Amino acid sequence: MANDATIRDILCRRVWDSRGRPTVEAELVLADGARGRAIAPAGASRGKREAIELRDHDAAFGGQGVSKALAAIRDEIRPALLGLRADDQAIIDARVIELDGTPQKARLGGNALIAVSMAAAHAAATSAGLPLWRYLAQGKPVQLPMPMVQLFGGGAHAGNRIDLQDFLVIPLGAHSFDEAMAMVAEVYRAGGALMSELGLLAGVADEGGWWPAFSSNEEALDRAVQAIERAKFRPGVDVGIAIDVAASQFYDNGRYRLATDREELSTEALVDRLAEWCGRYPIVSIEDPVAEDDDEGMRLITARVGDRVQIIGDDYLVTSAARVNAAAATGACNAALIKPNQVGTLTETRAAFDAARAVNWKTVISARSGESEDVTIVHLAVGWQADQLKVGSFARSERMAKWNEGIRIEEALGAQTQFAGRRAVGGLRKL
Ligand code: 2PG
Ligand code: MG
Repeated sequence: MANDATIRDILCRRVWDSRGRPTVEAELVLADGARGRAIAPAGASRGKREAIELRDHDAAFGGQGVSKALAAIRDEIRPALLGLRADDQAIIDARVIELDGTPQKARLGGNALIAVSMAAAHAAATSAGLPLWRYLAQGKPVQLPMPMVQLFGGGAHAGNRIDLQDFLVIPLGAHSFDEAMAMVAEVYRAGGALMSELGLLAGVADEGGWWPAFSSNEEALDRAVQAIERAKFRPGVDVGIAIDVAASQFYDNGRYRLATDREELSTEALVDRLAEWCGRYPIVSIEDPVAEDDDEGMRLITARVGDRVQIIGDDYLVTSAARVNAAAATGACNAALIKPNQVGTLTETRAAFDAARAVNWKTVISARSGESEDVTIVHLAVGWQADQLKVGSFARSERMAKWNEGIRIEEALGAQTQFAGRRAVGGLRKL
């Protein structure tokens, strides 16, 4: 039967993520034979308000097993969704949210939910005979996002070798996604060469960024500038620096403990430090500058540098439309990180994305530190016309699979291609 998107079966299986941990893959089979599958990613530095992953917490795999999450799909989600249409994403997602019945998807698991939700979109697109990005666009224009790419890993992704979690680059001068990738490749290579010459290279971190043996957090900024220059780009003009401070990770009892720098800072002192760095380095974007509960700190930094620097909420917003609206009302950020598994369904992901758009914030679709070959987020970024895409570094195939998917989509669009370009980065004064 042609084009019958009725869900006939839902399969699921244990697969393995980029850290070698178990994760959930879901696969939908439709009446017309179309199939769609998706794999749940997993974070390491998670927000406390995120959708909760259902893990086995037994002796196997350090407690990370997913047999309970798979059982939730087989025994509860599958029977509840059979007979629905895969292209009724809102109905599918509402049904599983209701079935779960907890505020953070703890009963059925955010990992089970997001795998099924994304698999439904893939199956519906296949049934419609469209690539997922085009299916998601629903006839509206699409856009290739500006990439934000990790150069050095830190924090929870690099054994806390330095405190800040991500030092990233944004190829501001690129005119296409393909050119953006080529620029990033040069900077990534230059960064690695520089570090190995200096004896500062200790491998690669969880997301493929160089694992730095730096003596301070600030050294990472110096080395990033040097890497950009070595690649023959102008820092801040051709290539900007972004940081994900992931500050909740080193926040304790009202103080920020920068272990690498042997310093302990108050909110005000951390905001001063970040603002000072913004003056001295070509920083164009800061994510989670303070801890997830430090509302005052978020407002302070946004008021201080938000006119020229993009301030992104990640753990602070947890891809929640309600939190985006609350943060917009108080001026706590000017951009939203959007991670589907942080909230658990595509419908809620879209709601958070739309909320950010509605208040004129920039949107950054993001992967997790635990990833797979799944490229769904690239399609979301293109189909929803996101401003930026963050999938980790420029090494390891769970990262490259996503960048390479962007290249294919850009090619498929041909003459109609729109690339987000430097205007897609928030807070930038006209350069
Ligand atoms: C982040 C993400 C991805 P994790 O903080 O932005 O880099 O990390 O997936 O570990 O939460
Ligand atoms: Mg983050």
